[in-house]
Amino acid sequence: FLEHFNWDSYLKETGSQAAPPHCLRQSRIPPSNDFKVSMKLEAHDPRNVTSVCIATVIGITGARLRLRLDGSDNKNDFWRLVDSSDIQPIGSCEKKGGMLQPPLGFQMNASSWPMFLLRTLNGAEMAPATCFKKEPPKPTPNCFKVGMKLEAIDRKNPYLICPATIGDVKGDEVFITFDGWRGAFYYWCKYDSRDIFPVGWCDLTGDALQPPGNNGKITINVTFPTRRSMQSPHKSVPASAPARGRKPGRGKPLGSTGPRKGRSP
Ligand code: MLY
Repeated sequence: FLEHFNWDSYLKETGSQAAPPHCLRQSRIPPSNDFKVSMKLEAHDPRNVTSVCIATVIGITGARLRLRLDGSDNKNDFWRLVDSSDIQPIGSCEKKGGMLQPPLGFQMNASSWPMFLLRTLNGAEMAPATCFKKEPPKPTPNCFKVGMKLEAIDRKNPYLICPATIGDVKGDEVFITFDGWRGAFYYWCKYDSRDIFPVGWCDLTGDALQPPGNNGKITINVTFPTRRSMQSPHKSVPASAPARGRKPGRGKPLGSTGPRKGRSP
């Protein structure tokens, strides 16, 4: 069975502290998500950040939007907060004298872009300016400490927000580690990254917080039968005799036993 993940008891069980909210570049009160699926907006192309493209809201999750660039495929969706500086109302680019660009991997011939753009915007439902919230200011300076808990985006599965721990701090950067998961998911980011959130963020926004992973966390306290104890009673060694190479009567937590590296569910 899986119990609902609860930060209060988790912090107590692990004897750890939540990162103070002022360390993070997030609003104390998460912004309301007023977008609707199928609305269009302008977004920086995550794969080519100098170009501004047309994006469509494909989904809503907490204070975030699932976005897809128009003219791109459905394999490169990305997620942005409603107060991200990467998104803006349609018309913003032109107002600043810029030109909307086809996304990286535009599926049609480049010469058809102007017509594609015209058709895409014609009759489109454009997200109103009021949907876009002001990005919170950068906190100064980096006040994270090793061991602080937070919620962080899994960059390999960016729709997921997971319980995380600061594993290291170096200058402007912090090392994000995921509780109960192997190092392949960990990453360095700037302390003011928009991908990290204070403890309780998902509860407030209604986004789904993943439970911690299982690696090293299963703590069923049982003693495994040894080969000797499984033999017939008259051959078995006295209970007082220690099993070779192990302390007697001590069950190791399952999760910390055996070569489990490099696996995940
Ligand atoms: N089992 C999948 C998803 C892992 C997600 C890990 N996150 C929550 C840190 C995989 O191994 O890719």
